[in-house]
Amino acid sequence: MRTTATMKTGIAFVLVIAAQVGQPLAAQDAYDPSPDNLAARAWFQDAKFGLFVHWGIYSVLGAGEWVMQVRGIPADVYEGVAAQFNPVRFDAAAWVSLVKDAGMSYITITAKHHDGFAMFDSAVTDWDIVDRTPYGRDVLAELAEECSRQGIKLFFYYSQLDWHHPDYFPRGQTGQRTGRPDDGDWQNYLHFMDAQLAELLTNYGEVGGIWFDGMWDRPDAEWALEHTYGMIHGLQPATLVGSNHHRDPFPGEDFQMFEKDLPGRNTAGFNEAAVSELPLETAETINRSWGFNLTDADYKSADELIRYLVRAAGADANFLLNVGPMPDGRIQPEFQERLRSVGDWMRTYGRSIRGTRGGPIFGPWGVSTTGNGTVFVHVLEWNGRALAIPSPGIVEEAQLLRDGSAVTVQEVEGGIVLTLPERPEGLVDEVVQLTLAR
Ligand code: H79
Repeated sequence: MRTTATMKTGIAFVLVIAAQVGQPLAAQDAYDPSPDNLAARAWFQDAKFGLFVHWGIYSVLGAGEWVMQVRGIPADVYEGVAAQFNPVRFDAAAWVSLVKDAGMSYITITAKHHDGFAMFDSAVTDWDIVDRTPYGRDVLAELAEECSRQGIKLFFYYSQLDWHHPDYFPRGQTGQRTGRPDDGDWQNYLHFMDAQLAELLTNYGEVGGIWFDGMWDRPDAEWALEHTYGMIHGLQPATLVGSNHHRDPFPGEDFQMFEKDLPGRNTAGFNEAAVSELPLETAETINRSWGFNLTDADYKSADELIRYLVRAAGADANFLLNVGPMPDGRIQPEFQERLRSVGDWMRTYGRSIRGTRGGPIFGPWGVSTTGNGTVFVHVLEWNGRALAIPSPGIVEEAQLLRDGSAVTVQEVEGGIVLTLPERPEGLVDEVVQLTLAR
């Protein structure tokens, strides 16, 4: 357990904010992001590609991170799983190197998922990796150190929903079968959550962002978001706050995420929020599971993942691609293979993704991205030689990104026609780089 002076300052800060605000508000009132925060948002949009990591004691059971809920495992029985979590092959350097090989710029890891288990050394509970597992090491601290060494930003996923804490009461749509008493002190739960967040914002260096999830479990509860968001920005103004609550963003949030959908789409069923002006992110799995799942071999191909990354960039969104590491601490080979293949692609095509913004043109053939006076036309679905597209401006030069060869551009009524070479077998994305007149 570590209780540092700074951490106590962090908690004191919450109280100050609470006193200033006086009465509950929906979120951080009159939020005015700091210049550092705005710079961090731009960095985030430039980065475009990150690794999502769902890792917790649930990996031992090999049935995903919802296993406690799905199998109705009581909290006291589930506690036994912690004693079996011993990831002796965890190697932070190997994870971060994999992230770099994949062409990614940040990691978002579960600091605490819905099971309430802290994957870091928390002073406000012993329901954490250091106090309850034979491994006894703070994996987030090791990861934070390695990320800073290798120049990768680290974000923390934090579940507001908690299936273990007795004060998460009244309960919401989930967590009914965990055998907790039917009473609890909600305010106490909020204090606990803020204290853990203060720890994360104090003991792990620069925190890229906090990725909240689970508010949807009790959408109308008094979450006092203004306290929590204000505290986070008070401790680290540049930390990007986002919440997967499936609603329009609240004040105090710095980015908007979409789970298993591109912004504006709703195949998942819960993505009804409007696409906001904030930086966007879309999160997706490689197979069908977030946490390690022994029986899920439904892997997307590297080509499918590349197309998802391209479509996300075209929609002006980052792509947060998930892995669920195994209980021994390794990332399974099927995931590693695919991440490295995407990374190989990024070495040639990364310029058309990183540092770009989405648009301005798209069509049934694909999407486009823009950066530095250049429009990248991503031809995903088109086998013809002639491709008619709306004109993005005055084109000075057009070439294929893969080999620099010239592409003929013809102006026509209402647009331009690109003459493409024959599409090579298996090409995932023909990227045409259009240099525009200033
Ligand atoms: O962490 C991963 C998942 O464990 C978590 N979010 C990702 C990033 C997740 N939780 N739930 N879901 C994903 C699916 C969403 C289910 C919901 Fe509902 C549909 C939430 C609200 C409507 C199911 C039905 C849960 C509550 C009611």
